[in-house]
Amino acid sequence: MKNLAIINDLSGIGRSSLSIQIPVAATLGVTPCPVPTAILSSHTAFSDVSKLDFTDYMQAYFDAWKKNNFTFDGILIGYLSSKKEQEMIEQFIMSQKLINPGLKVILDPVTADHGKLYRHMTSDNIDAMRILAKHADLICPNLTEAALLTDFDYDGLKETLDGCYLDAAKAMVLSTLVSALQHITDGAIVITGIEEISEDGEDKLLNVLSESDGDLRFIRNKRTGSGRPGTGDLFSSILASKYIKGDDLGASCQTAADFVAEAIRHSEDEQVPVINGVQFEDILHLL
Ligand code: PXL
Repeated sequence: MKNLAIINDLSGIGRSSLSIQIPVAATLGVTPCPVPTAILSSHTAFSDVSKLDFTDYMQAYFDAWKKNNFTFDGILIGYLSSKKEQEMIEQFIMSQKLINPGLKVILDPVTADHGKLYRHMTSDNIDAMRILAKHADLICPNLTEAALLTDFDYDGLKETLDGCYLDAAKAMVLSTLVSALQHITDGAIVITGIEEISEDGEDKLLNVLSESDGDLRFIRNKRTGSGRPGTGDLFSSILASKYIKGDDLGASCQTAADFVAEAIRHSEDEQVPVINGVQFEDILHLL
């Protein structure tokens, strides 16, 4: 089985990060090897949150892995607590690449959504993600994160996209954003979860994939409910698990998008409060 190091936070309530990514990777036949970046009582959309920053423990964790000669096929990176974590992760990536030149690094630059930074996040977190993007084979920001990484104005970008009804017009706007992202990464790019209203009034979620050929591929699903926390974590863990197994990236994006849509629909059916994220546990067999 392939080993995937998953560098992300552990949040007790609300279904995000490691609590999603460990079971998803395991379901997809990949061994999840978690590296906690923080331990939180819940994700940060809840009103009261207790957070333990894991920065001071991370180096010993990586050192012990190194002494045991543990090796990985992939590294999936999400929520970080500090700039120092970014530096340690960079070292970890470089030492793993020396052992396994085929290592795949997948970066989900978890920092923001719907035009706003998450609680505890600052521009330093964006800078850290820009640095890690240099090492990534694949990055999967949402539209807010893509705008922050490239210094685009999110509100202007969203308004322009909302005003484009033809895919050709949308592609022109998004290719400018993708070109800007290509200044910070040589990897493939997936911009995830763009909410759109189609001409026929049917709400959709759009994911945009750019591989090395430079073409943009649009992957769409019907929107099955309102946006929920953790959907990015779900998407990135499906994508990363399939990618390190060698699956086609376009097909993997489609699988991830379909599963996210199904998990949102299921959460609506089960009347799960939006803040509790997506109820994915009892539909993992669909993967
Ligand atoms: O799902 C992204 C995420 C990850 N980790 C923590 C969060 C969030 C989003 O709110 O708060 C701790």
